[in-house]
Amino acid sequence: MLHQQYYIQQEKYEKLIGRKNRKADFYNGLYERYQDPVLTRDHAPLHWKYDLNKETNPYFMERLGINAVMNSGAIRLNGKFYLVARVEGADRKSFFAVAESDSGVDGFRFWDYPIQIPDTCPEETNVYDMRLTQHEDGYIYGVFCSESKDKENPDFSAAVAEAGIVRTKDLVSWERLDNLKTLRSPQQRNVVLHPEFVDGKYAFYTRPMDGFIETGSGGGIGFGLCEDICHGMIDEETIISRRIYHTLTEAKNGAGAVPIRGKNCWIHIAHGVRNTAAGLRYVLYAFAADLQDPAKVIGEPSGVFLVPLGNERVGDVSNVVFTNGAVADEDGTIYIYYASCDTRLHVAVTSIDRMEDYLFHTPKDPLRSPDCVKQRCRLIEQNLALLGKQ
Ligand code: M1P
Repeated sequence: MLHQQYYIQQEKYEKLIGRKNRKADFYNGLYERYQDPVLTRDHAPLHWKYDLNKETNPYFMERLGINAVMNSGAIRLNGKFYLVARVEGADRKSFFAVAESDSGVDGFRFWDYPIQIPDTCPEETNVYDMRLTQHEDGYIYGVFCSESKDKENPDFSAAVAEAGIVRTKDLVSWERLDNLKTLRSPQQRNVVLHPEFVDGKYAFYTRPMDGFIETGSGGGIGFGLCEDICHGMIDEETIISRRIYHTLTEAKNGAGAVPIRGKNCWIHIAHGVRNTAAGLRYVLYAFAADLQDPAKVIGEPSGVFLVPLGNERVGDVSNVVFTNGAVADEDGTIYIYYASCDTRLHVAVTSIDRMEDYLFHTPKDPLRSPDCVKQRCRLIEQNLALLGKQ
């Protein structure tokens, strides 16, 4: 028999799912932010958390709580928006679940069951951050972090990160392929599959790392080709977006959303990390790559693309924004799904035209304070002349 509390909580849940999302009072000319997150832990259906039976759960207590819903792969399919979210249980283990919406900015509802990806790696303890690539070979690929305990390392929390790969045609049945191997990098996280073949091969954006948290000698976002995606192996990784001293990528960076094919470039939205007295600060940045040669970066605007603001700054892992999913509509509208503080998921909306204007017309980072101030003074001078003040 259903517990009475179920009806009360379910009504609240339906109200949350049915809530209309409005544009926030924020302006930068580049994208619109929205007032409400698109997914939170409260979006997890009640039947994932509670035993609904009054006999076995007289206090209507959460039996399997959900801690957070965050970093989500995104895809546009059959006229709908689908997110494959990273859902973190109260037990700290993450899993993947599909949420769908008609509008892309609100109404995201989880399917009844989370995804049960084939359990082919007995060592794997945790999985997270799936990037969804609609590949020209006809499959939808999910590339995610597969994390295992590092048994060689006496440090109790030492772990190994690899790139797991699954594929599907309908987001319902998933086939698991071998984890990607990279000849020269012991660990990998933030691996993204490019949507098109490059020289007839599968192309991946990688993030070479020496350790689990620290990238060490890993110089930034890599690019590598592989012949056989079922047994993926990358021999050579070329660094295409570097870590640079005294910039937002100083500590590390990583590919984010699957690149979007624009009119003049591949549009990348990635994350950069620097270390501060308050811990690591994660922000988003963007760069453009050549349509013919995706390993060639042709636009590198200075500075951050998106930072956590207001309530977005606080959460489980504060001062973090992270994206692993963005989709472009046929009319060129881009929906960027970004999580704040490893806690909840938001959307920002822009367009291919606006992104390309940003990528090609925002000045580059001159990398030194005296040059940055000169750069700003040139802008001020032009503007004051236009305002008739000079
Ligand atoms: O906690 C912030 C992010 O940390 C990791 O990103 P990176 O590999 O660049 O350090 C990921 O675990 C990500 O899930 C998380 O949001």
